Amino acid sequence: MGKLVALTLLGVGLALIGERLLAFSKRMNVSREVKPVEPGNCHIIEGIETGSEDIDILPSGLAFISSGLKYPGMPSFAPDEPGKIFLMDLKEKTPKAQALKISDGFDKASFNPHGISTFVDKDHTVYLYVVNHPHMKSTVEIFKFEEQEHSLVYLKTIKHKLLESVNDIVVLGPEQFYATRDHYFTNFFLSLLEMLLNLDWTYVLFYSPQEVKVVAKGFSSANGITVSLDKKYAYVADVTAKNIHVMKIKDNWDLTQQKVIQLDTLVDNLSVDPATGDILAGCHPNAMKLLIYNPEDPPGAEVLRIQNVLSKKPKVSTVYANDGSLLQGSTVASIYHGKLLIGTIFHKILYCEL
Ligand SMILES: [Ca+2]
Ligand SMILES: [Ca+2]
Repeated sequence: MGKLVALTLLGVGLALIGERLLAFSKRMNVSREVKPVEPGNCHIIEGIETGSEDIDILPSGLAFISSGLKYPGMPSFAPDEPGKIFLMDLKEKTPKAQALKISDGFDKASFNPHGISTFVDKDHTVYLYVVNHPHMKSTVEIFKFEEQEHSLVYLKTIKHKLLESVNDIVVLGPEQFYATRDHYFTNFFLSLLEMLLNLDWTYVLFYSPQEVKVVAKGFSSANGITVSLDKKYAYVADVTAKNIHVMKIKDNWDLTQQKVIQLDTLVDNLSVDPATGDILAGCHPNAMKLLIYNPEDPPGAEVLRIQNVLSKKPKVSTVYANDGSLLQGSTVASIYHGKLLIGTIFHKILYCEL
């Protein structure tokens, strides 16, 4: 009898694991392939080979690019090289990427930049906020940008017990930002289990020197975050739920959900087209190919544009798609006057003139 019970329990256990694995591979879009879409003139920008995870473009056309992310469970083409921030001037006829110098007083050897966000103060000073994972921890670094010196002056590191597994940030004011947490567990194996069980335990955090609080929760894996042009709404990508949450920003910075835009692709970082207010989303059409990286069958790239975000039926269209032969693992797309930059998690960066 004891054996029968043990066997039954084992069978039920295996069936449950099998069901979870099947559900997980469906969420990762295991069998999805993309048809190529190319808008106008596109070419790879030289000098960035090991990632361009996030891109933020100033109104002046200067684009900041975070490069060299090492993320648990993802491949890295330069595991021993510190990350960098690159700059491109999109006003130039043929823009080039150049790494920015970083001032002393900052541990450059362990720099592992992830999501970024720029902030222009009333006196026109430009600040760059960077999610950093030194030794796989999470911090937010604040730099002052010196255009003449082509450098970032290190100002401050922000740490907080709620700032764990941070993916992206969007700056709202001096030392004020929203940050997304992409995993509840910081332990790698527990975070895998979290993905497998699809626990909706991740959140968006509001940070200011006076107050730090969770402002929205219940995400499977909160990833990219940005705000609308009028700063009344926050857009949050839930990567493993394959959707974008449109949330109203309340006076106390809490977020209330307005709608969820469901997609069939794993949504990473978001940006807003300054000319139209549309959302541009860097997406992973088949995330299983990202997790099990095979250069013979690489992960593809996909960029979506969401128009009329606040209307009843936002329009979703494909701006760019590639099967991985040119671009792999697109995490972000940012636009400036018809010039589009598409960044990737561990790969190159693509420049297109629309
Ligand atoms: Ca960002
Ligand atoms: Ca991201």
